[in-house]
Amino acid sequence: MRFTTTMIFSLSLAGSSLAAVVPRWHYALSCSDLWEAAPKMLPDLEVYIADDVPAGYTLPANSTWSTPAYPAAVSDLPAFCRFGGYIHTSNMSKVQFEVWLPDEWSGRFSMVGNGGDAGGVNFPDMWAPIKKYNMAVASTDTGHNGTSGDGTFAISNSETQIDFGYRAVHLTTVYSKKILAAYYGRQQDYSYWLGCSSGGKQGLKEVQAYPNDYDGVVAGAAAQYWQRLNAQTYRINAIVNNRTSTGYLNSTNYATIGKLVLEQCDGIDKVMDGFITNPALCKPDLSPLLCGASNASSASVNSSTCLNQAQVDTMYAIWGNFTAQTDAGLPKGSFIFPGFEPGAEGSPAFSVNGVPYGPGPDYYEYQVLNKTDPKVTFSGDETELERLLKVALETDPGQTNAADPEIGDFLAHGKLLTYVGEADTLIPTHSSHDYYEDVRTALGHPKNLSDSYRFFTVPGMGHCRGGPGPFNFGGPGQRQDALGGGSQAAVFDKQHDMVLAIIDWVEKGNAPDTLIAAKYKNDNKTQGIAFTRPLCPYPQFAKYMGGDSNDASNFKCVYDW
Ligand SMILES: *[C@@H]1O[C@H](CO)[C@@H](O)[C@H](O)[C@H]1NC(C)=O
Ligand SMILES: *[C@@H]1O[C@H](CO)[C@@H](O)[C@H](O)[C@H]1NC(C)=O
Ligand SMILES: *[C@@H]1O[C@H](CO)[C@@H](O)[C@H](O)[C@H]1NC(C)=O
Ligand SMILES: *[C@@H]1O[C@H](CO)[C@@H](O)[C@H](O)[C@H]1NC(C)=O
Ligand SMILES: *[C@@H]1O[C@H](CO)[C@@H](O)[C@H](O)[C@H]1NC(C)=O
Ligand SMILES: *[C@@H]1O[C@H](CO)[C@@H](O)[C@H](O)[C@H]1NC(C)=O
Ligand SMILES: *[C@@H]1O[C@H](CO)[C@@H](O)[C@H](O)[C@H]1NC(C)=O
Ligand SMILES: *[C@@H]1O[C@H](CO)[C@@H](O)[C@H](O)[C@H]1NC(C)=O
Ligand SMILES: *[C@@H]1O[C@H](CO)[C@@H](O)[C@H](O)[C@H]1NC(C)=O
Ligand SMILES: *[C@@H]1O[C@H](CO)[C@@H](O)[C@H](O)[C@H]1NC(C)=O
Ligand SMILES: *[C@@H]1O[C@H](CO)[C@@H](O)[C@H](O)[C@H]1NC(C)=O
Ligand SMILES: [Ca+2]
Repeated sequence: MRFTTTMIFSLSLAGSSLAAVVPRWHYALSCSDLWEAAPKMLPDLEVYIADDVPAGYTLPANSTWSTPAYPAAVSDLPAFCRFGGYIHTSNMSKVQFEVWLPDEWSGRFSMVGNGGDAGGVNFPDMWAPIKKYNMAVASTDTGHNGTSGDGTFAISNSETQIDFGYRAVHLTTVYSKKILAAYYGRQQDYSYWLGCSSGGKQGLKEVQAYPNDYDGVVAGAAAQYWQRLNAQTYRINAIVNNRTSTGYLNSTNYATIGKLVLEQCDGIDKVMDGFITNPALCKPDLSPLLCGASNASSASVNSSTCLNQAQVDTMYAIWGNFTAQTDAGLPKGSFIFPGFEPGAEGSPAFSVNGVPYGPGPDYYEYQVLNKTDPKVTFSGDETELERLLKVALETDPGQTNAADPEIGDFLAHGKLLTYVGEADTLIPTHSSHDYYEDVRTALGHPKNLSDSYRFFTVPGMGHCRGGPGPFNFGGPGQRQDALGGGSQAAVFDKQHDMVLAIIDWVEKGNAPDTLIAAKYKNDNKTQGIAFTRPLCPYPQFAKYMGGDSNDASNFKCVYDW
């Protein structure tokens, strides 16, 4: 297997060509050499695998080094050297990581992110970088083994908190690059970060704290304002999960509200397609839903679907900004965090589906209050929540917050591409807008910001993927066709594929003006395209110009909405 003949190839990608490929037998070390070589160069490293993997290999589900966070099988892999190990970050913490070094190497290094509180090497997300872009790719467990909704890793362990906050990602980056250089006999030409959600936060933390780790960073729906986001998650959960409250909304009620919102706002963008291009322009009026309202104008409202005033108020609270109601923490009236955008009520996610999402309460329980009982449920009232938010902002346990807008050091050499779904129901969409504005303000509104930072909005996309909008554009988290082809671009070129777009930006200086995203029939790539849409860099949005609204070419990115 070591001497396959198909290793020399070249691939040209719409204007950018991948670096020359060197056959495996020309590399400086063999994969198994890394068992001994790696710990000699890198401190506190314990290797658990350094083995050649043949082309076509399937990493089985629930395999030896996987975790409940990322149990899925990964099929259709190219030939690569699989390196895995632990970095002992203290006497009470360790970080698991892997770096996969492909035989057919483009000269690029990449790292993929995690989701929520997930502790686990993200094997499924390592597939696309190594298979589709011939990148070496790394991932870390962030310092613990646990699922995305489980914050108990932090109990009585300030070191695992630091690993999760930033250390696991940074050390994995540093270690992986050293291992890569020893194996190939040279350093990578370029380094890329690819992540969404917590993965977006991790990428932005690198930009802020270690601006030289990456040349290109793709960061989606970033969970970056960690303290504020977790306070908002907890607050919304408390509002929506009280089944005995007269304001409680069940899934049927959300669906009724969702229908009315679309009746009022779907057409603002001139296309009745089930989603709202720019939700900032949608100001829903729920009064027609009130039981007894004589003006009920919606076909979906009748005596069995109508709502009481408390239920209507609940929905407005979900949409509303979180502002301080007391002086217990930030001064009363201060802005704390945005609410959710209208247009996603029909498919409510974790924060509004009756089940509290763990990272919010667990963060306050185990990292701010230092509770040690893993079964205890956080139950602060408004005053206590606001008090704890202030403590959290002041102490930033684990330094998990990734909100620093002073990113000039990174932008001086690197490219930052952020994106968000305008119908995100897990992390309020507007927080991604807020970071863009925070950076603009902190850097003094530089005219050249778009030379190195662009923020794309994705209409009708939920959290990182899914929803009624066009959410397939080759971003982080792509999956195989066999799994429905989740997030894969319709065409493998820089106009449609976000990873190829940032490669072209970093390596050739061609900034992406627009990306063409697809919605597949039944969300299944093999069934073909339902429609395409341009994604526009904020503050532009895609305006319909007439013609076939399923074709992206009939839309234009414009400022004047
Ligand atoms: C992997 O293990 C989980 C339990 O941790 C189980 O639910 C799942 O079915 C397993 N997956 C496969 C493909 O065996
Ligand atoms: C993670 O924990 C699960 C038990 O919850 C265990 O089955 C699995 O082997 C662990 N994975 C690693 C890499 O330690
Ligand atoms: C870890 O080392 C610190 C000193 O650096 C010590 O105070 C602590 O007791 C040690 N913890 C364990 C679990 O060995
Ligand atoms: C739930 O709502 C009921 C009725 O409004 C109220 O009495 C109760 O305090 C609420 N429970 C919580 C945990 O907020
Ligand atoms: C939701 O509540 C409405 C009353 O507001 C009721 O008619 C409906 O059956 C409930 N649906 C579910 C799924 O519980
Ligand atoms: C519908 O009637 C309510 C009073 O029942 C009123 O407050 C509301 O403004 C009316 N809505 C519309 C859209 O006219
Ligand atoms: C009320 O509207 C819902 C949704 O359109 C419909 O399923 C239901 O049959 C209607 N009920 C009545 C009593 O008209
Ligand atoms: C909510 O906060 C955003 C900033 O994230 C601000 O632009 C907007 O005006 C606020 N909305 C309301 C209704 O106060
Ligand atoms: C929690 O522990 C940290 C140190 O790990 C300490 O700084 C902080 O004051 C503690 N918080 C509380 C509420 O005890
Ligand atoms: C943008 O302009 C500022 C001020 O002139 C400069 O310091 C910075 O390096 C420029 N950034 C880029 C990416 O060219
Ligand atoms: C996608 O569609 C193809 C063709 O209809 C089908 O064979 C496959 O099972 C579908 N995949 C999923 C994940 O539904
Ligand atoms: Ca629309």
